[in-house]
Amino acid sequence: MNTALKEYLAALVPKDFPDGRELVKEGIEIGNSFELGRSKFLQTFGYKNYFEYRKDCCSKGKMVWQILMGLATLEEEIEAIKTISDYSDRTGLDLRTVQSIPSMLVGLPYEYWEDAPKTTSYLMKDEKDWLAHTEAAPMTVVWQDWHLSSPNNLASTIAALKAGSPRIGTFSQLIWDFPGYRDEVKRYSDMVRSLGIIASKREDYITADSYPEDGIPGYFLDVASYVGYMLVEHYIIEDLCGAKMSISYGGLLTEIQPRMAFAMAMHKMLGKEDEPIMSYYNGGTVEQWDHDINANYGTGVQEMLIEILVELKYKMMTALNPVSVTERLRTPTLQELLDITSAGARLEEKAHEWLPLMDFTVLEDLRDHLIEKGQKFFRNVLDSFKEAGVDIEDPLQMIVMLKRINPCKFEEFFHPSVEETGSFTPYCPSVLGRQTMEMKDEVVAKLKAKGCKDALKGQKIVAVSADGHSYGLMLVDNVLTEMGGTVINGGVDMEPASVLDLADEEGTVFIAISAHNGQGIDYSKQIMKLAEERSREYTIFMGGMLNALLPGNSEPVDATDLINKTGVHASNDLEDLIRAVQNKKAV
Ligand code: B12
Repeated sequence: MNTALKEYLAALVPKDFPDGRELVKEGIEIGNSFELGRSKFLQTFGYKNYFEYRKDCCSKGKMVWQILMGLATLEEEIEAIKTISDYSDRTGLDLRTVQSIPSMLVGLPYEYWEDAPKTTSYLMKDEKDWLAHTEAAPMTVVWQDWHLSSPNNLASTIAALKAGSPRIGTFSQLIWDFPGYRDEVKRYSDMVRSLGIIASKREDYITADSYPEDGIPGYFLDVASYVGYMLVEHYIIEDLCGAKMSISYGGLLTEIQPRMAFAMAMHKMLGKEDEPIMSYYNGGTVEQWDHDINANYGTGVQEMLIEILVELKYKMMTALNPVSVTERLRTPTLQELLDITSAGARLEEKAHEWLPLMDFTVLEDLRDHLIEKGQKFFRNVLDSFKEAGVDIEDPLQMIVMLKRINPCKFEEFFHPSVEETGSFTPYCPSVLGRQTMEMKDEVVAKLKAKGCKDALKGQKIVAVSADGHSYGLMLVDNVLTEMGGTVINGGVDMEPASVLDLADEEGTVFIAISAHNGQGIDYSKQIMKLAEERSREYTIFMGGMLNALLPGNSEPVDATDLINKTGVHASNDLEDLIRAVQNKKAV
């Protein structure tokens, strides 16, 4: 490990935190003090636990289907659970699992709700709200989002288990901040206690679930790094906390070979016959059209076919969770979810006819390649942490380290190619990583053709992302660097004041902001106001998804003109940015 990395990591090591090993013990005690809920599903169908149901489906060559749903109110969510159950009874399709996604506010202690921004899905406060789901109909209900790693994780983990959730997630979401909440010690100490609770329910097959794309691996360019990172989480959950882990994924890893090889790698390394590691595949969200949406049945169904075939072959007990064809447009309706899921369940009836035609050698080779490189990545992380002074046997220290490392840099720090070749080279590029690099090559070629090569020589530009989306920022950083600029990449989730601080520290007035969450107008107003207070003439650019939910509209609309009115230059065209910097320079 080089000295700079060692110093960087050493500076992140948590001080004055409780001993994580003791917290696990506390969690186990809490877990032993209450019983798991027995859902109406288990009572009606007579299974001992949800794992028995999965095992039963697997032995019959049947898929487990899951519907992911977060409607506007608790009442609507409960009604929808009943409707899915009735639909299953009527059609004979076995759609018996729902993953409910409440509002992000459920992840915050109640006293923080008032000041936090409102979101589109429903709220839950008391344990009876969780119970209402699993008592509504003979359906299994699972909670992942905003539970295990949120500030409110202890209360929500207990409530979900008492209601009968067979797994609790989402471990990887530990990197997201929650509005207004700053108590790192309490949040992550409770997270370790919650893992202790889950460990106490090991015999009942309760798992701590992680969804890599919703966390640090969402910033990776290489699927091998996904594998390595998941080994780190597995080490924390299983080896340090004694809890069972499960893995779900699929929104971003949409290219079929790496998509399937990733699950197969996890299964081969971490799965056992009676302890499957995989929980579900989420449908891909990257390649869907936002126009002529019914064409998306094509991409959705081919994904489900290979998932079913791989399942029939390797028996990993991975559920299928398709996404609606309207995913790129808005939150789906219940009918849209039923449409795509029943398309998949009908496809299942024909899949066994395809199985004899399949040769899985290509997938198995890729799986083994990912395992080899992923294991090196994992060892690099542990060795480097240890060398930097982290107590790698303390789960709390490990979790806080993951939270504190810059997610945009994580991959390059530990990727085996760096020691093999001296520079970072992905072995199996992730879809978004590859698409972003291809996009970058295209933009660079166009700009060079227009005479922009070296146009930014001698110029320093601060580039940041206003939210958690990082690929737009990566593209901007790479393009401006290739045009001769010195880019200071401030990373993701940067608040306006911190962006200006960084520009001041770096002695530049040029700032490029990538924004995707529809917050462009408010963000621009805030940064311009702060800039005025500092009496400096910054030149600020913004690109990304420049829309906003404006009064009188039920969907976000283009906000480019309104952002421009604040004084921020809103455009996705990097040539505009380069020309504007050149013109400023000339003034
Ligand atoms: C990948 C992704 C994620 C990943 C992000 C991983 C990561 N490390 O970035 C994950 C899964 C974590 C994620 C989470 C969320 N996401 Co998201 N995500 C996407 C997705 C699929 C791709 C975005 C992307 O990276 N594209 C690749 C890059 C290279 O292209 P680009 O960003 O369009 O950039 C181009 C231009 O815009 C320009 N550009 C970009 N920045 C800048 C800056 C300047 C100065 C300039 C000049 C140009 C420029 O350069 C590029 C080339 O032209 C989009 C949907 C889509 N297909 O676009 C949704 C999307 C952006 N996400 C969305 C949402 C709502 C979210 C969440 C709030 C969802 C949730 N409920 O959890 C969270 C928020 C997370 C957070 N903390 O901010 C919405 C935004 C809705 C809107 N504004 O109307 C989208 C559009 C999906 C949708 N249809 O609903 N997401």
